[in-house]
Amino acid sequence: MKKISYFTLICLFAATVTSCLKDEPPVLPETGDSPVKINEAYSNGGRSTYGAIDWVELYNDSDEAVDVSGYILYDKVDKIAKIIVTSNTTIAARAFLLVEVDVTGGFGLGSGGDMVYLEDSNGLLVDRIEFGALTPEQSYARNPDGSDVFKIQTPTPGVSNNGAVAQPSITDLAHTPASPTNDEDVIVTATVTAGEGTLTSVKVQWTLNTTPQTDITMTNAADVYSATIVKQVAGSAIAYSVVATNSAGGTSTVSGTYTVRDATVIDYTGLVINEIDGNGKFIELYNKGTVDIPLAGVTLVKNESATWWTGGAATLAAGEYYTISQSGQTDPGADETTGASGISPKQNLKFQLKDPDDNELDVFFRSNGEALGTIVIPAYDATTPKYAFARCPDGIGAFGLAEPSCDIANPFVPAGAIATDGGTTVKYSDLVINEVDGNGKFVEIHNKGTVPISLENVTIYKNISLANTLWWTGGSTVTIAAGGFYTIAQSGGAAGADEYTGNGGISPKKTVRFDLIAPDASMSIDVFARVKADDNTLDANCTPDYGSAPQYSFSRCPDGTGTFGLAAPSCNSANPATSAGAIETN
Ligand SMILES: [Ca+2]
Ligand SMILES: [Ca+2]
Ligand SMILES: [Ca+2]
Repeated sequence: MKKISYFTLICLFAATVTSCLKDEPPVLPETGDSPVKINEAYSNGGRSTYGAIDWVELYNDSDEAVDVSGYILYDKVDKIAKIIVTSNTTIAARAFLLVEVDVTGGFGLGSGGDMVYLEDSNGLLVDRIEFGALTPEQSYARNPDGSDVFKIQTPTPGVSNNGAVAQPSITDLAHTPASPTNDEDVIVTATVTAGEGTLTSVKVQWTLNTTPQTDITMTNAADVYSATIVKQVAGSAIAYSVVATNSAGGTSTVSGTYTVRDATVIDYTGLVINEIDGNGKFIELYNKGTVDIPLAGVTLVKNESATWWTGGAATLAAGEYYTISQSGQTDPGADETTGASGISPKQNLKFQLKDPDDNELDVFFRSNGEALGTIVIPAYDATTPKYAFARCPDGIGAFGLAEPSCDIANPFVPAGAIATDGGTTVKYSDLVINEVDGNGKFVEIHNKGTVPISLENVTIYKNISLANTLWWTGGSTVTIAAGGFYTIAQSGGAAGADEYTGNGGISPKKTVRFDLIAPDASMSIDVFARVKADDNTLDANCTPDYGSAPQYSFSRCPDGTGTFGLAAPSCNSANPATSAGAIETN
């Protein structure tokens, strides 16, 4: 029988008092009594010679060997991502075990700070550490080994931490304004503490267009240090580092960059997110406008929190593409490789494109209504083809699925909808364009799902073009029943439609395209396109001309799931189960 020690009882009592005094604490496992401790953590795997992968060092703080088979390391209490120590693993007395954590099934440690938990093989928590931002030259370590004294120090993977000199801590690095113009001085700030001894020097080292400049000594108010880099001409590229040294001989460096933009007002309205590829790991910007756009200070913000990319000195010419690969990626043809990581083909994902004054220019939002970062079905890295999310056509279409096209034009027509729901829980992906009739002059929408869907602010565009030709907008009271139809005719169109407000021009003779788009242009729901092979010209005459007998509609056969074919018109009722023929294109 397991003995409950006096120490354990005190811990239980203390935990009870704490939970009475505070708000609901996170649910933690029960506490075990293994002598193994998390001795050191390194969160910048791949960014230095101290580790290609994030790691955690365990230390056996006892005089007996300990079998750690089945011990578990994780960084979130949900334990979805975890490392299980393999069987037959023992740590000798006062010895170390280095465990790489950012491997298959494991978890990464945040370079901006994170937590690590250690459980024994009985599921009892034996240690937990929390650390803040670390540079690639730093680890967070118990020093001396196994003690309760933590230092930020030079990493010592798999060997004793004793004797390593503590480095100064530099956090909250910022420069203000974030995207300076040629009229603005820039203030660099950081929170700096000695780590050990006292701070002997805190300065800014900086380069102007890679030419080293005179160091600037930082002044401080308590732990907050600041220095001013004077204004520079537009287009200047500034790289700066805060370098802090303590009396124990430890030094830390944290770096930032910015590009000076022109104070002249710039028209950013042509700039859009054009394509996001979670497999090729790139984001493509496009200038759909008619004037060139400097990218200095333009940002991409991922999942409403982290700045993923900040534009430098490049200018994006009208009608051109600019592609950013995430860091460490094999360049697929991108213009630069400086974006942060984490473009996912699987997860709820949001990217906002912002001008230097933080105004939103464009947004991509793949969401099933759950939290950002949760898995969305389908995941496009596990399927063939591995789709990108792309505006089809470039710049003006809503986002749909498309073959990746890094730094070149997107397909004219998407291969399918992004089968998610634009940040809402409404399943717009259950809607389809079901029938297009150039003679009866109507477009029929069908709900292939099992719940009614509001069509408020759902839109239909005809022959999508730079003019973004809006054909219809759903009214506030319009709902389509589960399994039902909703038909919009143009004035004078077929009897039996729900409304006669379509904007004209449905042709049985010409190439024609209709896009069904979710509110706020958040996703392309469906596209009907009668186009000529290898010719994306819309409004060109086609042969045959279905304005003469037989006067076919273009219908999905069967409803909702079939491909478009020729069919006898069926306004606001079920389409034939099979089509009368293919839609011929030239
Ligand atoms: Ca160590
Ligand atoms: Ca493209
Ligand atoms: Ca029909």
